[in-house]
Amino acid sequence: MSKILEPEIKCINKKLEGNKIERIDRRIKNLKDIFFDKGALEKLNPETIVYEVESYLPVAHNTEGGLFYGITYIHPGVVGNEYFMTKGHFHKIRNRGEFYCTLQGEGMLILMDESRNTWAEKMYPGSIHYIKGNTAHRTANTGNSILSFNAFWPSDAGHDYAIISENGFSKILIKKDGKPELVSR
Ligand code: PAN
Ligand code: ZN
Repeated sequence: MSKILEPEIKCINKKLEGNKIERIDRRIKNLKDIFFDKGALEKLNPETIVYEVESYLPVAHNTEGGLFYGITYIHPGVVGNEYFMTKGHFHKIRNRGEFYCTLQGEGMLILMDESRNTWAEKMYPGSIHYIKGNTAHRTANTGNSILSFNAFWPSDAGHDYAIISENGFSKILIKKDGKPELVSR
């Protein structure tokens, strides 16, 4: 007899539900290397949540051929004139790509190749972004409400945060006259 199963997770009202979801948050105190204006950073409550990630990892890390899924929620805010954003990373296996699909809010996907050329794509509900392999990626919330997006990436991709935490991206996204601008550091 064939079985009909319930899915292990569901996305209800743009939030993940299910037993196998991993949840992490990243607070100001976890992001000291990331933001440019260290003076402004010191003035913020270190416990302020900048972003949260809910992930569904149906196979073990580093499994070749599997897929991972997650939703990232970036809160609105700035550190000095830099928008709240994710740490950003290259994939450990450099040639692994990823899809991002925006659910709500507005923001920017900041991309940098291995020669440190940096560019950005606008994110808004319904926008779909293919992140090629060998490309560092970071997202910033440029609006006044939560920015959230779906992400789908290979389970063997891994995350390499070290290069970004040491050298950053070659450009930063700042709020200038109320609008986002990508500027050289
Ligand atoms: C995303 C990111 C997520 C958080 O799921 O991991 O947006 O950003 P950081 O990992 O840079 O803190 C993804 O790109 N996975 O590969
Ligand atoms: Zn990634």
